[in-house]
Order: sequence, then structure tokens, then C-alpha cells
Amino acid sequence: MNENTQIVPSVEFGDMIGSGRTAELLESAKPFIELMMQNECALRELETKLNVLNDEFSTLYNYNPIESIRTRVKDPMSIVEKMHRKGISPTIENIENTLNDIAGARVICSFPEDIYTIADILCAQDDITLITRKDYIAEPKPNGYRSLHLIIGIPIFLSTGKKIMKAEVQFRTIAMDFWASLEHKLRYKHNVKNPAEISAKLKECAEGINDLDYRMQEIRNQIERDSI
Ligand code: 0O2
Repeated sequence: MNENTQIVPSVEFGDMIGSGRTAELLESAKPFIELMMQNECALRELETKLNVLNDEFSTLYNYNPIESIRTRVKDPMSIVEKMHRKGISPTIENIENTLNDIAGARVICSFPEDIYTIADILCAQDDITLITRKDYIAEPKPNGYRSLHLIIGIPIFLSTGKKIMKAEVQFRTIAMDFWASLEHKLRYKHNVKNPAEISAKLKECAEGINDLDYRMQEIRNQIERDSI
């Protein structure tokens, strides 16, 4: 099998199983399973880096800038569907070259300032390369969506040597995450009567949440300044 192996077998799954070709099917899936494993490893490396920073802040400043970290490897059907949407054949090589978000992490911070602090420190590490940076906090999406998105290159060390993996890291405050999770759920509810009204209300909530984030941050900073 080479890197151009299609992850969707050309022969029907049932036919292969039925004809005793299970071993062949499993063999054809190996490169894809390997790619998933490498992405899992990249996320473990990334999560460790973020946890190290959080532990250091906790020890030095008695403060945790990161509330929580969630990671996921994109599921195979979403990968195939996204490749299909982009009109590119889902070979292993094409998937690796095209998709930046097979490995994804969501880093939830307490305050907007923490997002930039942790993102900058992470990108300054000498084994991390910043590939793209989209600041949807400074420039929210028209629907009100806010987050800082980074695509980074991060190394993993295999028996065959070093491999640079790509990962998407989304940084959000707790409030931004609350909004994005609900908005995502609502987006998939169909047959709403007034989509424009719902969008307008969601946008209004996004503005309110942003206002709250910065007011809470100001209170935190005031407490820091005024502490004796
Ligand atoms: P999932 O299930 O979260 O992975 P690209 O991924 O590069 O093809 P794009 O538009 O350049 O597409 O990426 P962008 O803008 O950086 O956003 C990608 C991800 O951000 C999305 O992943 C969402 O997780 C999140 N996101 C972006 N816009 C919105 C939004 O308006 N609402 C919410 N709730 N989330 C958003 P996926 O691939 O959609 O899905």
C-alpha cells in the first residue's frame, strides 16, 4: 500500500467481509489508522505543552489562565465529507496536505487577555511553527462568533524520525465557548420560522457576552492592582 491509498475502499465493505477478504480490507485501512494515531500523538504533545504552562502559572502566580482543554481527532466521516466538499480525492496524501484540522484542540481561558498570553507563549516555543492565525476576537465573524484560531506545526517523534503534524488550536473564553456551543446546536435545528430574527438575537447575545468578558477582566485587573 502506498500513500495514495484511498481511505474509502473501492470494493464494497460487505463484499470484502463476505468473500473472506477481511485481511485485505484491514491492510488497506492501515495508512489511515496510522495517520489518526499520529494526530492523536500530536494532540498529546500539544496538551502537555499547555498543561506545563498552566502549572507554571499556577506555581509562580497562583493563577490558572487555562480553565480546560478539549481535544479531538476529526472523525473519518467528517474527513471524507470535507474532502468531498473541497472536491479533492480522499487519499492519505491529499488529506494530509489539505486538512489543517484533523487534530483539533479547544483551549478555554477565563479572560481574553489569557488567550493572547498563552497563544503567544506557545507560538514562541522553538519547536512550534505558526502556520496561520485568525483573530475572530479582534474581528468577529458577522454572526458574532469569537475565538482565536491558530494552525500550528508541532513535531512528534516516531521510530522513523521526526514528523511535523498540523493542529488547529481554538482559544476562547468560557463565555465565548458557551455562545459557540449553543449557536452550533441551534444552527443544526431546521424549520425555524424566523431565521433572521434568531440570527439577530444570537448576535446580540454575542455582543453582550463580549461586554461581560471585558468587564470581568477589568474587575480581575482592578483586584490585582488594589491587592495589598
Ligand atoms: P468542527 O466540527 O468544529 O471541526 P477550514 O476549516 O479552514 O476549511 P475555515 O472557515 O477557514 O474552514 O475555518 P475557520 O474559520 O478557522 O473555522 C473552523 C472551525 O471554527 C469550525 O470547524 C468551528 O469549530 C469553528 N467555527 C467557525 N465559525 C463558527 C461559527 O460561526 N460558529 C461556531 N459555533 N463555530 C464556528 P468546523 O469544521 O465547522 O467543524
